[in-house]
Amino acid sequence: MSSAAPSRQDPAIPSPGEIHPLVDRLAGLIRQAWLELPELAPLAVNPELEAISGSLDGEALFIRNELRQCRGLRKLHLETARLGNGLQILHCVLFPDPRFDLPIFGADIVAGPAGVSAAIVDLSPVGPALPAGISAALASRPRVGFSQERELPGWGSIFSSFVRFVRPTSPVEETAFLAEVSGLLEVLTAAINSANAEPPQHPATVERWQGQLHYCKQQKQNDKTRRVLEKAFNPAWADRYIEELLFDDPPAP
Ligand code: BLA
Repeated sequence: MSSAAPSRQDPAIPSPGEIHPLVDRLAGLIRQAWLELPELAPLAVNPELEAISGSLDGEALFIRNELRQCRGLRKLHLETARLGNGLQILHCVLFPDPRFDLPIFGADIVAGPAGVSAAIVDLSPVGPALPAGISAALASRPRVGFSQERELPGWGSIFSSFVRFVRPTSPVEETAFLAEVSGLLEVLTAAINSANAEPPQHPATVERWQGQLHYCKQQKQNDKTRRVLEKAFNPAWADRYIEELLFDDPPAP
């Protein structure tokens, strides 16, 4: 007897409890890249927010947060989550130590039962422009085409001109997106290895700190993130999670 319902054998449709292959592969790639970073060290995370599990309409919910720091970066954050309606999220932001002239790395994947709807990656400036060396390195990479490029929302003015915001439509495009992320992480890692700290009171340091404040303020305007967290948990919890963990204001240098 045949059935129209998806089966566990269909490789394109993850069954409940499984992680979408793109989310899984990207998380692995990011964790691997972290191991190459100088002076990688733990960063404390509120135990209440580190691993969260629950259920919504009988469906398993979970959030896993991994935090580190290293020379040049004050906060490395990787979140992997399943948040109801089969929604799977990978969220990663690498916030620089503002004493270093480095951009913010950000990546986000949103996958639902119908596939990945959003995949975004960028090295975002914390001042008027990206550091010249970063721009040159990014400009020298070939620009890969995706069949469905997405339009950025208004708050997305924080992203660089090199941002990729796409809906990958095939395993080939998913692999191409992973290659983009990998390329950006390589550019960032090289920049970290050659960067030197400026004094905390240096005007350039203060400007970069303000740039991070602005980045967080803009990201907090993404109502889609807030809505999903409010639905899975509740509005007060969502607010605290966003303000304390996802986009907490960077401490003054
Ligand atoms: C979009 N983010 C979304 C969407 C959802 C989330 C449900 C809508 C999906 C779609 O438009 O197809 C949800 N993202 C989350 C949740 C978390 C998350 C719940 O990270 C965390 C718990 N968002 C980021 C970062 C970037 C980002 C770091 O957190 C980029 C570096 C981008 N997400 C981003 C953008 C959109 C999005 C640009 C599209 C928003 C829009 O089209 O309005």
